[in-house]
Amino acid sequence: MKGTEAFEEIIPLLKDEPVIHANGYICRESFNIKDREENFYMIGSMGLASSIGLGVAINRPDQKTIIIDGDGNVLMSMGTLAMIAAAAPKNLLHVVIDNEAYESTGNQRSLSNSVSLEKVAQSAGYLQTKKVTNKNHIREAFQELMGKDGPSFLLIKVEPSFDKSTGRVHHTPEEITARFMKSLNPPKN
Ligand SMILES: Cc1ncc(C[n+]2csc(CCOP(=O)(O)OP(=O)(O)O)c2C)c(N)n1
Repeated sequence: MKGTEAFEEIIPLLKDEPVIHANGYICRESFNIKDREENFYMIGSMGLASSIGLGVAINRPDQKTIIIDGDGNVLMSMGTLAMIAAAAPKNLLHVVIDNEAYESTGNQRSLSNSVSLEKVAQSAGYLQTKKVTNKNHIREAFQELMGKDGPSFLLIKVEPSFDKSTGRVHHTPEEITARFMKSLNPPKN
């Protein structure tokens, strides 16, 4: 399955949940399929989407928070898996689009072909973990995890096949932050 196909399965399932995206193609794909005010796009700082997602989940326990991460990003911040497991927010779903590569910077191989990230998450203490390799199984796995207490981890194995012509996020970091925060704290009537 191509990475784009994984996004095409997940994005129509979103309602108004905050979604924190890792940098690189993860941001770009999601932005180009459907830009949302509830999307936080991490521009530049690799490895930090998961920390931001943890902070959002802790502060909005009434609502599911979703992180969409890359394997390179997870490997860079593996300690955050332990932090999420220890903090144990029930409302957190951590999705990883695993292409076994640092595709955004030229397809250098990552270690996730020999290190099973879903097993690392499970050992760290995530309550639910799932691995999907067929795009026809994404919807069911995602909905199942959305309906359960987390923290949950959904690993989706894809080919390194993002389209280089996929445009970049064209909001500035300030704009992304302002509208994301507004979507988290809508004005009271
Ligand atoms: C601290 C830091 N190191 C390196 C980079 C350069 N960089 C940007 S995206 C990326 C690859 C991310 O890999 P992954 O999470 O697997 O996502 P993919 O690009 O494969 O979709 C790298 C190395 C960066 N932005 N920040």
